[in-house]
Amino acid sequence: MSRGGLPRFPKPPFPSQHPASAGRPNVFRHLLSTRILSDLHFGHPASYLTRLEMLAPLLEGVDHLVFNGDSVETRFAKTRPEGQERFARLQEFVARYSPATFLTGNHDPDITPLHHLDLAENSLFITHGDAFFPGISPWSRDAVALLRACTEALAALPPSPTLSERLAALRRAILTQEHIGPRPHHLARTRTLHGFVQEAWPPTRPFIMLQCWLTSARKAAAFAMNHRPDSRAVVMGHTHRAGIRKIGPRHIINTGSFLPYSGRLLVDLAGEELCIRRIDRRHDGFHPGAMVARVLLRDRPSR
Ligand SMILES: [Mn+2]
Repeated sequence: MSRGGLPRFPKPPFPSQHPASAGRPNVFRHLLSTRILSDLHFGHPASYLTRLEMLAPLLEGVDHLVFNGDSVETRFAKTRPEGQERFARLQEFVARYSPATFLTGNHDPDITPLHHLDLAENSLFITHGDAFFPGISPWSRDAVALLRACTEALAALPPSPTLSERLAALRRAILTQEHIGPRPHHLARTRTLHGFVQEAWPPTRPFIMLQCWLTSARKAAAFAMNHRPDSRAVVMGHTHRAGIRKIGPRHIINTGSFLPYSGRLLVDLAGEELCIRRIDRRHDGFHPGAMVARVLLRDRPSR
């Protein structure tokens, strides 16, 4: 079952369609709902998600789940086996509720060949978001090496690559750096003062991070304009800063993360409408919380 030490995953069933709509009459298709989550970082020492059961309230009552990257930690060769084992458990747990589509993130670049998803007749573009930044994570201590690997990977592509080819090349670039971690502070809980100082070092790092937070929505909008001109909304994660911005014709929705300090949102798609809700953390797990926005993916026909 394994190829080069990595498990082989079956082809995703319906990459551009609603998996739950398979075999059902078309008339029901628009009534089905998809819920998008991201950045669980299951297995990261600082993740609030410590037991899969904590996810249960978020998985109920929808027809299709999308996990938009960084679900687990498989980026580094040293800790990949545990990450793959956690991914298998996550898939098995989620499958009890609904069909799920997992997309890659920069922390789990190898878990599936799917790096993005277009839903609602291409009006909704979903991808982890690291491809919006040159060099994936400009705030990372390995930013220089990552940027070089990404530049080389993109330069080696044939002219006018598809979006899938482009994103796949960036995933391969991340995997060329699989030997660099995890560092000791990755393995400690970053909520301690020591961990926090480690995360914030060198002193330029918080500023680069702040700059990434401030510019990420613009970067997402520019990327979508180039690669998904028909999209009206982009759902991303990656920067661990939850929020919604409208830039030009597009809403840019960042679902944050399950790590501290970031905020967490979920996005529900039903028909041509997005409903964005907070994710509440309670003692027994994570729950859908208050609605923060509704986004229409098509203008209502004027009468
Ligand atoms: Mn992440």
